[in-house]
Amino acid sequence: MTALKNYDKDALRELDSAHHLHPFTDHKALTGEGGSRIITRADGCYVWDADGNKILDGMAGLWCVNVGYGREELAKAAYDQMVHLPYYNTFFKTTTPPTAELAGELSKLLPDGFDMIFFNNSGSEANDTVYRLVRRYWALKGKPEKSVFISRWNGYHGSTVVAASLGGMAGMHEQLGLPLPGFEHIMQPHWFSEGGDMDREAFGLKAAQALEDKILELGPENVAAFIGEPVQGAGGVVIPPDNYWPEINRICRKYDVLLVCDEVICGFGRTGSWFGHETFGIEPDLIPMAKGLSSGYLPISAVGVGARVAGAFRDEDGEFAHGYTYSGHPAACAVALKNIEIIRREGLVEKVRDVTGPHLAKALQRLADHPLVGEVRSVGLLGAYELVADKAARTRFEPAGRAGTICRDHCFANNAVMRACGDTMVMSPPLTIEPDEIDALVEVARTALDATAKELGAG
Ligand code: PXG
Repeated sequence: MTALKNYDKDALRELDSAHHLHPFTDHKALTGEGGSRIITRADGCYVWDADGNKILDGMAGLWCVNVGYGREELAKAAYDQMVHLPYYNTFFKTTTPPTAELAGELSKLLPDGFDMIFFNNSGSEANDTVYRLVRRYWALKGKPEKSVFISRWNGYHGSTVVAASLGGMAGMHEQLGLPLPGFEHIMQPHWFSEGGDMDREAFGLKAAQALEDKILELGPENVAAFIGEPVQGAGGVVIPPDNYWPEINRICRKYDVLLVCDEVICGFGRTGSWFGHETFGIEPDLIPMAKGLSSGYLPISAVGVGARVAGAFRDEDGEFAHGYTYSGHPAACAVALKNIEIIRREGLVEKVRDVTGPHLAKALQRLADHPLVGEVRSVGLLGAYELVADKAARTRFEPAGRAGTICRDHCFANNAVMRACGDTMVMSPPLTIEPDEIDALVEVARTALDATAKELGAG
């Protein structure tokens, strides 16, 4: 219980530097900067660090603490479940009460036909499960050659080897010799970066057409599935033109390609609907979800399996050779159930749709005239602004990513967490954030933009 007692922050920093290999971290730089920032407690939309700073968390942790911090109800749900039944597995025809209840609850939240749920522990694992479900589905249908997955450059689907292959993050691919064979990538629907002189709708059609072109290049008989996030999160809150997803639906149906909607970030209210597929009119066959499912209080993820795929598994003789020790973990399921109850009871989805989402959109507009800002965009409580050297020409600063890092650090220095995805600044606060806290977040964004302009000698 180190975090709850008096501790020596310098000693902790030394321990961390010496023994903790961090995810996605440049360790040489970290050591040079004197070690990690230690977060010790949190409440509502704020976290506190070991130096006593109170920081507005504009990222809800890592896009996940949808109901905000400090929810005793969630702690109690975990405690009660752990005292009663801390663990039992869900292999070999067994289940636990919260596991069965959560499966039922999720199938009620998902579109008609999504009657089956597979549980995992992270978004990456959920997408590994998606891969196995899809491959098995086509094998059961007698079409095992339908095996290739198509996804987008700059999409993010996790960090296991399969999930990173599905993702389109060049840096991850380079380090690992990925993607594995059988993973193909197409352009992303990112108008600001790739739209050139086209209007948004024409660009939306072009980006969707890339899927049809790729399917025809590979041969529809070889293509198993297309996977995409409704809004690319880690890629920089890329909000596609309105006509993009309906066109993707059409193309997937035309060529009998399964459509996987990665709701790991967009699920559980983030875009102002329970799920991103509702906001964007996506008609998926499979729905991986994680993060907001438990608001990050315990690790859990799920894959919603639509009627078409579920039917094949229900009719199968023999078993689906896949599962994790902690699939359907009772404590994680109990927390997820309580989390869904809170989202519903407090009307958080409606709050994002009607109040805070529109408020964020308006507040971000106040940044649009800043000389460093090329575009602002948002949907629900996902917001972004692009850092540019030249607004009209939409040109970036060199080297790529430096302006973003500088701006992100200035946000931190002003006690707000925002994330830099390259030179795109993004925010994804808890769904409990109030309008005045959104204003405070955007005010820090402006202060940080001014400081960044000064540091870059720009604007
Ligand atoms: N799909 C999507 C859409 C995600 O955003 C995953 C899958 C993988 O989830 P797990 O639980 O395995 O991490 C994610 C995760 C970032 C950042 O810095 C984003 C994620 C994870 C870590 C960092 O933006 N997204």
